[in-house]
Amino acid sequence: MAVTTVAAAAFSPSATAEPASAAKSLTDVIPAPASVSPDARQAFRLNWTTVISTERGSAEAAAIGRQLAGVLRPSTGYPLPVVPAWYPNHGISLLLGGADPRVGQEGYELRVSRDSVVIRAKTAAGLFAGTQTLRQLLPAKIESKNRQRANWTVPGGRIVDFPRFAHRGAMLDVSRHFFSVNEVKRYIDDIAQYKVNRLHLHLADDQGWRIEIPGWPRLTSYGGSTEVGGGPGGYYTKKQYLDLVAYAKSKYITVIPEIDMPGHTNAALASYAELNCNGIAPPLYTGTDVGFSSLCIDKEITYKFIDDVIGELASLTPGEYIHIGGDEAHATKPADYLKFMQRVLPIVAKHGKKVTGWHEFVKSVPPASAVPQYWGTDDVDEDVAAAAQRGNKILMSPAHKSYLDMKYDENTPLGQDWAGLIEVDTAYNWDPGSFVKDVPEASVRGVEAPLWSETLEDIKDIEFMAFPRLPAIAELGWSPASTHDWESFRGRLAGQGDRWKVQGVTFYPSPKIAWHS
Ligand code: TNX
Repeated sequence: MAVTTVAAAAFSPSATAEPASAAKSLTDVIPAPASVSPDARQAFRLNWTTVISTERGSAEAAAIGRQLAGVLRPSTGYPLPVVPAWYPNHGISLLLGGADPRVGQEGYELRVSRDSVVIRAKTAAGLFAGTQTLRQLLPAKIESKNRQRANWTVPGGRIVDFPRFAHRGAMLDVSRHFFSVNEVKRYIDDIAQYKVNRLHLHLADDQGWRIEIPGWPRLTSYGGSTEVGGGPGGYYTKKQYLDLVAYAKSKYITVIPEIDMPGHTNAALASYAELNCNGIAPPLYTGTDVGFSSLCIDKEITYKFIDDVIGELASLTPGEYIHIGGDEAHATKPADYLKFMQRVLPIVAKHGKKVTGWHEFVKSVPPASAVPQYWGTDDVDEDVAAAAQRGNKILMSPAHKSYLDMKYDENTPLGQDWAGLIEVDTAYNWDPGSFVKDVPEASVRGVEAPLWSETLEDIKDIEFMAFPRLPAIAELGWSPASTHDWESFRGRLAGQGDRWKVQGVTFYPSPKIAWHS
């Protein structure tokens, strides 16, 4: 069943403020669940005696239970002990197995009745997704870090939910401006609520190299020492990076590291003279131009360098994919670009990983396991369509729809506008499954919302550009096409605004949305 009602409209027909403690509707969730069957006769109320029971013998289910308790305890003040599930019919239960088979590998089933909330899934990832839905079904105040008075009621009924696409991503550019480990963790918290399961980190560009690579210390000590505008930059040590990967994993998000090449490499070229064809290191770069740098295609040291970099990234990455960039290589001759990719693709394979990259690299005819990320602003791309024809699955990030660094309107203080202005309805109103000619739904791996950081300096800037558009892209990635409905989405989005206020998430108060005051 498709989502049909809009909770905000149901509870505040005059568009006056909905009290943050008002009862919610089972449909008031982003991304829209695949199937929702409300039962108005049932509702569950959290109280002093509520217990969170988790699948016996599963450390992962217990950890998800503790994360859920971590959200629910501060605002309710209830003890909410997390215990092994002996009595699955009382309180909140997080169980592995027994779910509706439609939930697949990442979905969940949630049943709410008078005396219990039961989330069942096949996998821990599915259970985690179910707990994110449960959060949204409680009043916005549940997100408070301080004790609140409210009716902690979960609306009754049943949800069966599962993702449309395997890859629901967000990309963060930590090169143009560097963001601290805590800022990236905060963004992970933000996006995990919307069932995003990939965080693509753009770890190197002309302006900065942000990840330690053994044997190449100047990449970080020098190449990481600045950023756009000339600030101090920074980089992640191996330990910090592994901490980020583990933190993301605890929220069922896989980190995909990107080192962009052969262009977008000034920080590396500045750090090591021998990587330049003329043997002379250029100065560090703190501007915002693109397309002026290239690794030296004909020098063997280039491939030794890439082998070391990819080898290190592979060892830091539990996921299957390494992103090799490949975009805007305007300073590399087309023939050299192909020669370069022919050398690099086997290096990634040698280190046991599959390759993903900006869609330009499909010109090199990578293996069918490679994932081209389409960032064009057109609905026709013959090279990408040909790759889909050959069996490659395409990741959709059309710049004029999904780029979170584009301004919302002419007055947006941050961001760029080369791909157009992107209001939240523009970000929402497109179909990844039929967007590019001759790239059918079956050839689409998923959707990703890139956030380039030329104009962004801190987490507040990140959040202002990501919210409310990131949830729009997340819904396109998760929810079945049959639920796609702007009026429904904008009503549900208003409810999310209440949560961001409580969480302290900065967001753009788009005039397209009737935010609750
Ligand atoms: C294009 S999108 C780029 C980036 C810029 C971005 C700014 C892509 C693959 N390359 O280098 O940061 O525009 O919007």
